[in-house]
Amino acid sequence: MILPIPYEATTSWGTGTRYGPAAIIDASRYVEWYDEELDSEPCQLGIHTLPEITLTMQGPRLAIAELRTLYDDLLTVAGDRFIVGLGGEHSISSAPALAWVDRLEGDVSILQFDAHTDVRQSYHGTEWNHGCVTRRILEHTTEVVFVGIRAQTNEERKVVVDRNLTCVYAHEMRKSDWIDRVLNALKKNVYITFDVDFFDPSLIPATGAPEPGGGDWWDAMDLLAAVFNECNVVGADVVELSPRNGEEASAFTVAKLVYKMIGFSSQHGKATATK
Ligand SMILES: [Mn+2]
Repeated sequence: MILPIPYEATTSWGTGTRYGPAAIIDASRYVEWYDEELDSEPCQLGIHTLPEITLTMQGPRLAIAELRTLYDDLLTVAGDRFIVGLGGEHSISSAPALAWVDRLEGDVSILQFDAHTDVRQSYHGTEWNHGCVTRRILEHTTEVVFVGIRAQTNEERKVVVDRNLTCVYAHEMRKSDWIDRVLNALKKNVYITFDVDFFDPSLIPATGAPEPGGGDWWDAMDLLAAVFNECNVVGADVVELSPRNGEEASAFTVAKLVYKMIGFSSQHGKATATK
């Protein structure tokens, strides 16, 4: 199931993530059905796209609370369907991630693909800024694993070290053991939050906070294949695409990324929530 969440209220530099879900869905029409790595057409299982969610603009705290209620309701009717949320800005991710933390009583890791750790206590006057999303998650669980990080503050680095979090920096992805480091840090159940600025801006320029030196397509595919193979991926979100007119490769790349996730999920079983 695809859950479009075109929420944008706190983006700091490049704006336009509110147009992300529509651009991804539009681009998805041009993704080939057949996946040569899986030797199947994952879409034959059926991919249901839900209507866009309109969250309140009366502040991000209320909006995220609203999304949490909605996501909890969705989980009660979704059964074992794999849900991919499409942002929108990254602040939306705490709602689904923490829904899974509560549902699985903490027995789930949050795997964050990102250039940034997003563990600021507060940013631009709110604790619900997209740059604080993972700090809000850390208030409820320490099972967070980062990959692709290459831009953080001293304060953020301290949070990572003090809480003993596994963080694979982008420069460390050039070493051979980086995928094993991620896998070793994950619990069996995994929720994936994928900020598209994980990728190098040469691959996806259309994002609000591009950082050089990011992961390439095959880095993401290799890690995703390994995680879906070894773990039980319960859900995912893909955020921070900020589409630009005339530059269609970014939206298409994200659409294909989502389709690959759906394909991996279809091959390796679905979420098995315990209650
Ligand atoms: Mn980011």
